[in-house]
Amino acid sequence: MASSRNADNSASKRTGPTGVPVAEASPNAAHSQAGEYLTTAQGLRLPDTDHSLKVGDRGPTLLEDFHLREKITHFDHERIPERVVHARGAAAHGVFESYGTAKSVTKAKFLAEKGRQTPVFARFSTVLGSRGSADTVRDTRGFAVKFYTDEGNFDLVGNNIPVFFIQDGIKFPDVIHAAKPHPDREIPQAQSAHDTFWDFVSLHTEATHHVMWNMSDRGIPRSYRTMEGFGVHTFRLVNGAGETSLVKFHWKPVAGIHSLVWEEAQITAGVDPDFHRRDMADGIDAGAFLEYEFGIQIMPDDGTDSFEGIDLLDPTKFVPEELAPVQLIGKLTLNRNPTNYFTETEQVAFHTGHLVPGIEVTNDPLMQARLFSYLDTQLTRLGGPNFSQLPINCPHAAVNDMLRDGMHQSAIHTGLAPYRPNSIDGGEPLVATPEEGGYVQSPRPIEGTPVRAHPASFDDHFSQATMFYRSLSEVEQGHIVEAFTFELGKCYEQAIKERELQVLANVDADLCAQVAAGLGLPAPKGTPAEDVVLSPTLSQIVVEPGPIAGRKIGVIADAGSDLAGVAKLRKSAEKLGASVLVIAPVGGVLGRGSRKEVVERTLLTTRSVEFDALVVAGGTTPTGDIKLVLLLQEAFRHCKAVGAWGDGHAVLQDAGIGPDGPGVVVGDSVVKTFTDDLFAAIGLHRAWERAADVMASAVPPAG
Ligand code: HDD
Repeated sequence: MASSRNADNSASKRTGPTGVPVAEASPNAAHSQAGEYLTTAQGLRLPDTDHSLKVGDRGPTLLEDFHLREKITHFDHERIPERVVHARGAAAHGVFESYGTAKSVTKAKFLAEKGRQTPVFARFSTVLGSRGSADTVRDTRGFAVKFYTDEGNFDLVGNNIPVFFIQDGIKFPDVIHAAKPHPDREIPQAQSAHDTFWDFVSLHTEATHHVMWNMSDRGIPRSYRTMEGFGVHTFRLVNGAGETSLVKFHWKPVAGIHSLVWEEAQITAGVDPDFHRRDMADGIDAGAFLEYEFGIQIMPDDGTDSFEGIDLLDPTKFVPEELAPVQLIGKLTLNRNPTNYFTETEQVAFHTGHLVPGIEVTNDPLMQARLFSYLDTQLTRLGGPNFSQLPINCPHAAVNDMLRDGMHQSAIHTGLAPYRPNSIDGGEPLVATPEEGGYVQSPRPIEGTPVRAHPASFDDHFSQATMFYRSLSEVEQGHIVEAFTFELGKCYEQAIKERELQVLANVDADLCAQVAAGLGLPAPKGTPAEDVVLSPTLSQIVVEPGPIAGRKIGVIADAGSDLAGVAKLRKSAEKLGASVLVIAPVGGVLGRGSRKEVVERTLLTTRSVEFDALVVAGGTTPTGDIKLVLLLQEAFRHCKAVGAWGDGHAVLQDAGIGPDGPGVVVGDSVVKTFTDDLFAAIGLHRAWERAADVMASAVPPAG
């Protein structure tokens, strides 16, 4: 028999005690938490794990205490190096179902076959922060998906922003060193608002486009559920007839694209640093699964690697959807939380080189460097070359490689000949032709002399940044102005601020003038592109209410409130996948019997940022409590839906919120018109009409 690991497909379907698939060829694979009794790692039952073995109960500890030494030694080595970037993350299992609509462009079976379901594991992350940093910081978000296809694992290691800071992967250490905390004091954590980041990007103008996205609402997503995802690079797809096309990959969230506002993001980082991971885990537990449609923009592979004047190998550029519409080819549903953070979320290893037949890379120099980096980084992080044997990384396709030994080898290989050609193992394993699923790169003529250079088509650093800014609504542009003013305002070096203003002058004169005014500096003159064609699809602001699954509604109540109304509101909200949490002055239970409501938050344990909307129940007594006033005013200031039924509106009034106005929903009782209006207001995400009156402005008042 051929030497093999996990040789048959059913192997991966065997599960260990925690439900995690166990590699077939490892009959002794580590079983955690099996058996009734506490044991050592060798399976020896233990009578006591609280006292070390001592000479008398007041004497010194004996070296012979093998249990003490094993316990402490293992503990001492519990941590592995965190990811050098994207250290902070959360993940979920799910399923990808193909629409079959990509069949004409790719032979990848998981995409080509209609209705085919493929298990996936998706990990979302921030880029800059350490593993324990806050979720809601301003940053790019990672959006990495591992598809366990029958043809091998395919990893799409993308971001929530379609462009990147650098055009060549050789500069990745530079941009990351500049963005990470300063090397002397290791501050600030998980943020770009500091001198070294702005020093780098102001000197390195190809970063301008990505910086614009980071400073926009995209840098502070509301949740993973409401985040777009992008493969960023151009990929080459190959169909069954060997024809190729160039594509960009997109994830379109079914829940719409929504963000936090900056003040909310900052407060949340303190009040609930786990906001995004909690939101995802709670949503999945409540059956409100995260859903994204998978899409591709298709461009002809005509040998130019460009489309409508856009160099498709330049990762600082994207293709506007108006030029190449996103065609939907499947749906991802994240429906199961990991069982164990470390073994799944921490140990998952993505790699841009995990490809399947029908999907290939292009010459994008950023992509080319990534193809080296992702494999390399695992050697340090996961302690050697056998990380693909970890259950979360283990392909569901049959694996029959000739890779042997190495640290943490857990496969028990059979056969004598891990080499080819051989006669001893009957010449096996066999190599596969393309018809048998062998991965063969499609023909791609390459010639030239080795140079360290980039093409002239990479020189335009500003026009798409200008297009992005000008395509947004006034409210969104205002957020960008505020973000630049905040970030540059946190820099100490005057020269850096001035240099970045010069960059902005080349993006948009008005943007530059407003940021300069906020910084109290003169606005330099630049030469922004005047003839950009706008891309209205870039704006996130919706005019029609979207789904509210996964959203949280806080209901302010007390012992005298209309608890039947609360129950009714909860029932209607849950039908749409949203949840209702009761906030009361003190903890415990309100009411009794069938009219009982458990208090989930008190004015001490909550803050408005936890909720997408706040509603005051009828019958609630206005107390004038400053914490309650703050709760409501904050939600109002963040343009969230607020409301009340019955005489609950008096509590709103106490907080200075009148019954009229956008996003304020009042009614006599919890009837359908009331809940419909409330859910529609939440579905619009924010009452932006309020923004001009209630949000901080970066621009000082005239005069
Ligand atoms: Fe990267 C992790 C996304 C450029 C080197 N990257 C990492 C993760 C995501 C991305 C989502 C976290 C995966 C996970 O959840 O485990 N990276 C991107 C995108 C890029 C990009 C969208 C540009 C389009 N990355 C990039 C370059 C390099 C790297 C140019 C190096 C030349 N990235 C890494 C890495 C990481 C990583 C050092 C750290 C942990 C890991 O790989 O497994 O290899």
